[in-house]
Amino acid sequence: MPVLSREQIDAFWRDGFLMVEGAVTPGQLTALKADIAAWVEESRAHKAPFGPPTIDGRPRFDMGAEHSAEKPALRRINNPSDISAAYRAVMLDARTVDMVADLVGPDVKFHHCKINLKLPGAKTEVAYHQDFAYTPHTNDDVVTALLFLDDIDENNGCLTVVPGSHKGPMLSLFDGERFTGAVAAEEETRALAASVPCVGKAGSVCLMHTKLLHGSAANGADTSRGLYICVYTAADAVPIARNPMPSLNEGRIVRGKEARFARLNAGLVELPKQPKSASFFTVLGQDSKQAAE
Ligand SMILES: O=C(O)CCC(=O)C(=O)O
Repeated sequence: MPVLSREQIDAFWRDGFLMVEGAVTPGQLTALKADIAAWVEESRAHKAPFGPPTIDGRPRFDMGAEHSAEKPALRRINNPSDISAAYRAVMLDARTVDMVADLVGPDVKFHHCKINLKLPGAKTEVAYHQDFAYTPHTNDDVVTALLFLDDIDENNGCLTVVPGSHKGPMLSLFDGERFTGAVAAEEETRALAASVPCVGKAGSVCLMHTKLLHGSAANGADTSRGLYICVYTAADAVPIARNPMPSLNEGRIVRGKEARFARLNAGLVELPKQPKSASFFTVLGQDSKQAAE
């Protein structure tokens, strides 16, 4: 039984994104938020990115340079589904997964997940980019599901997207030979002028096409802005670059069955550079909190 209506599916393919309210149950949302609260508390005792490490040996938790015990700035949790039953349950089997199956299914595969957190006053910004440039696949039936963990409005660092930009072109995230993780300044200016905000209540989801141009500003409000971001693909979309955030569950079929064939789109794909630090925010020039500071 489809979860999304024909109109919603058409809107996703026309605009490159779709907002849906009530994408998880109240119980699921409460469990997700309880883990966040515990992790924020834990972060107070740390002065640098900390573990338990991800499967490629990087710290799981990352804080912005402004972090302190009194005012935590925990900004990233890598693959929370590897360490939390609540996050694993939602990644594997929430309504969001059915929605993704309506868009690129019936056979759907998990790629990776993360939490991007902007606590009140956090300086974290996300420069404009298209996810496909970080996680290219043999085809672009790839959906990023951004679940709102808080009520999000235009003041607390909401996601902003450029409707229709998934239809192309792919914009480079390189400046010469250097992988910046962000589009060029003039592209960002154009994107900002054409952007719309994605706002809504906690428990809403923004389903985003992997080629949609998007970014987000710092949180200037006194409310938290958390996103649980899960990336899913059609089962026959096969990664053509190493996963920037490898997970125990990478490649797991969450709906339908495994693919026998990889489906290929024609064309050239610029390959990303792999991050070495705890989060891509450092690639964007936003240093992590470091013990020596
Ligand atoms: O956290 C955000 O505002 C955006 C997240 C994002 O762009 C990404 O993870 O690709």
